[in-house]
Amino acid sequence: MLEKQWWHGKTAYQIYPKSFCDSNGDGIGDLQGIIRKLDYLKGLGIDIVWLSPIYVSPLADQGYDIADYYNIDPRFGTMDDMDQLLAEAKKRDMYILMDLVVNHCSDEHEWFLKACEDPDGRYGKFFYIKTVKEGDPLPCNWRSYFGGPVWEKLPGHDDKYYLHVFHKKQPDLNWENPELREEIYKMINWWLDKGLAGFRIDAIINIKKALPFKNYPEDRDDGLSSIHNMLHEAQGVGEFLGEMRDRCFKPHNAFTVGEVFNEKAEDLPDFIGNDGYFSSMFDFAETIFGSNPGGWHKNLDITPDDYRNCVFATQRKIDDIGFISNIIENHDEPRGVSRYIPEGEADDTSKKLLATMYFLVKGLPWIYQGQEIGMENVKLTSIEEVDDISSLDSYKVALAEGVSKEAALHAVEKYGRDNARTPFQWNAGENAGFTTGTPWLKVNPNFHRINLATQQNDPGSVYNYYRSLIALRKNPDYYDTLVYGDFTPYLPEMHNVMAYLRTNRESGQQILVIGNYQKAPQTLPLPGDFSDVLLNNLDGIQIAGRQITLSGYQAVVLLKQ
Ligand code: TEU
Ligand code: CA
Repeated sequence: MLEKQWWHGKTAYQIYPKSFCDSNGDGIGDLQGIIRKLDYLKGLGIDIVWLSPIYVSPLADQGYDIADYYNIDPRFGTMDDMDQLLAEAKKRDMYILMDLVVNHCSDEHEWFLKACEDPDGRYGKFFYIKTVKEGDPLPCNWRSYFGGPVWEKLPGHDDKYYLHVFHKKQPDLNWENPELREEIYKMINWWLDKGLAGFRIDAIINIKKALPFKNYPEDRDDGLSSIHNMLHEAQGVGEFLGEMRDRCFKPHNAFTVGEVFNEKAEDLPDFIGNDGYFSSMFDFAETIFGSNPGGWHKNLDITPDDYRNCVFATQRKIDDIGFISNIIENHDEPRGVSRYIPEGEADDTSKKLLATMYFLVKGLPWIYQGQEIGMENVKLTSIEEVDDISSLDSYKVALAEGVSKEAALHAVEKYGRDNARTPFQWNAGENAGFTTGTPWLKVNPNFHRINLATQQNDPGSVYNYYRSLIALRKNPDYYDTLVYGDFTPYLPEMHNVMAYLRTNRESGQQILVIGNYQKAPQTLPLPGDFSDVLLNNLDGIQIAGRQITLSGYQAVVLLKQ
């Protein structure tokens, strides 16, 4: 039985600091910019805030390559700014999470620099460093998430290579080494002692490799094999995760949310159960749907029925094991309204339908910066406009397969990470109010149409609809049903319908969330007398007895009498 936690009824928000708000005109978002916007977030109804990395970094992977875990990168501000943010958040009953990136560090971290000086010394053992004689094959044929082999020559050594499952500037930390783990736990505890509420935990399933290193079947003609083939065989990550929980998270009662791909279903109770390694983990079922190991250009589109089936499958899989974290987007993904609404049909109504559908299922709802105003993917005219290393690799892979430049660029438009990293669109002024300088990444030209200022005082805006959704889920009259109620799919086979019931077993209260996930209206049967409308993304509703007629992309939340 799921034990109730303080955070279950909260709403969480992800900030990508570099693109959120620039306070000093250098074109880069920063901590003082975030502090300025805390009241905005509080007004939206946000309680928990995850900051993507702001530690010292060369930004080879936009901060997910950390060169000093104990200091803030000057581009984002100072440790005083961080302390001020923690204090200001506390005043507002808000909780700050940082990003814990410990599968790897930066090749500019002092540990790695010392490893290069002495590969066989203490710090050499913090990494996976192998001697490879001239002409011998690399220790394994795994492909990096960002393309190419996972082995790179150790700087200064012709016969030594180091492992990096991500970018070559992100050397993997060797979690098999207890001395390394001790350094990580010390750092985590240092941050938790400072008053952090917890962490989002980056790419954490990668810390346990299937060893000894071996090749897996080649799945592209580059002679390499997807890293997922190795992860599928890796055993025992729980040993490290349990140790980290017991040494760090549990003693601080920290809130933690794992970025876990490739988890095994039987491990879910260990991951997010009452005494799990993490408080929660993200649902990525919708995110990975249709993805093809051959590259983005081969990905399958996700239809409304596919989306519904993914959400429902996760609800069924998680059931009462733990509290899943629900998203429609993040800093690694395209904008949800551009992905989960059929091409050309994303408008305020359909954006609100999508918001309703993901927000009221069981679990912790997360909003990614800009999602609350309906920010969309950005159109590209050339690959030169793209910053994201994952996109640049995908483009290269597509071209190498003979895909046209247009088609390769279109795949980057659809799946590229820059879609979520263009500056927050605060208003229709210069640079959408993000900066008085030159933004580090181009503002989406649609900011004249989509920006907070035009929505804040419009009761019919996407922004105010999100405020209503958040308020509904926190409403004491419905809290127990929407936060803890049973989840039951409704009309799960009906084309372009997404509907489910939330039932409070104790009180018997029942809430129906039902959406017509297409342009054409649909008349649907109701599972009882649901005539009390708690939320409606359109004006007006047509209920006749046990029948409801929903207009195009209409979503309603109904209370059973
Ligand atoms: O992402 C982990 C991860 O699984 C990535 O491979 C993700 O699927 C990919 O970026 C999608 O193109 C985390 C962070 O969220 C991501 O921003 C970092 O690039 C990555 O780890 C390395 O730290
Ligand atoms: Ca700045």
